[in-house]
Amino acid sequence: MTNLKTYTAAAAILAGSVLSASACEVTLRSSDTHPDGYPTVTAVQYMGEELAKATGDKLCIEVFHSAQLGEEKDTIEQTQFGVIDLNRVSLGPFNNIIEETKVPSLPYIFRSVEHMHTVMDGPIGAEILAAFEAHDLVGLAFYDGGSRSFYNKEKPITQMSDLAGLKFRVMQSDLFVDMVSAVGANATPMPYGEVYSSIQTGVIDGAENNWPSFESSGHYEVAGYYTLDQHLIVPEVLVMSKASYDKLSADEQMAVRAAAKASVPVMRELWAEREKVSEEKVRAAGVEIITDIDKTPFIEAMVPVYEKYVTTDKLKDLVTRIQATE
Ligand code: GTR
Repeated sequence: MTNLKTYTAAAAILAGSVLSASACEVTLRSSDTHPDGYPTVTAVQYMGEELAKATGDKLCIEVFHSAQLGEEKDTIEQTQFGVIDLNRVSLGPFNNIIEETKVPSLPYIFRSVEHMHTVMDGPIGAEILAAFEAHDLVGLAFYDGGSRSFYNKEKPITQMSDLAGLKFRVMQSDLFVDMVSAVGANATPMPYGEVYSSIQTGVIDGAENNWPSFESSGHYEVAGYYTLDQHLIVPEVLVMSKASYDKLSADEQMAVRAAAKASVPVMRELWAEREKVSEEKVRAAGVEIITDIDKTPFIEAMVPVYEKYVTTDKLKDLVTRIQATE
């Protein structure tokens, strides 16, 4: 059952937004966990401008940033129900719902961000986006999420064995729980918004994320060691509620898809800039950054994770094709 409290909070905020709606006939409500100014938020706002232009101000987008509508797992359910129209989320929270999303969420599946772009911009990415339809969602576009690495408050991690016994928060995905166990640490799945205080109070020792999230969430203030093992290059995704999408005319649906697509290069540019700015800020704050780490044991440790999650012919085929993509 959907968390009733979150559902009601979202509904109340959304009702308020309808009263203050702009001149647009339809204002699509979009959710994002990140603060205003974060690349994903700005990219969806840009998409909204493009959409308004293309539809003569008939369709607009309002981005509810900073998790105003709730944490990702809950907002995904609300998007499936049509309470929220658009949602920008990581692929991680979809892993337990849409099996195809597990493949680009596998640790070390992509050799680089460029490799991830080539795969997700091509037929494999299109196939994964299409998989959302069976779950009351329309997959519109993939965004960048850089690479995710471990940070903690206890000690510098210079080799995989240093992770033993530490407790890390992961996104709410079984795959990530097993990923953390595979490197010898303990995983606690929890919503993003609870991580800061959980590190502060010692419920967990750390978490894992990319530069911009590590910085914008303030986690670097409570976790002073960041080890660039880069275990995940997991893309982010922009989805639309199928219920909201089906209310639009064919032309409007095309305009939504085109505007989402147009926001991708904008997002990538903003992302590249933000990665640098966030890294500088974190370094300036005195966080110890460990860059010299041998990734081989990490990659080898993931073999059982692949065995556990890549079980069907469809998923095996996707993995093989991704690995074969130059
Ligand atoms: C961020 C991502 C968010 C959210 C968050 C998390 O990098 O952009 O969508 O998934 O990580 O760890 O929960």
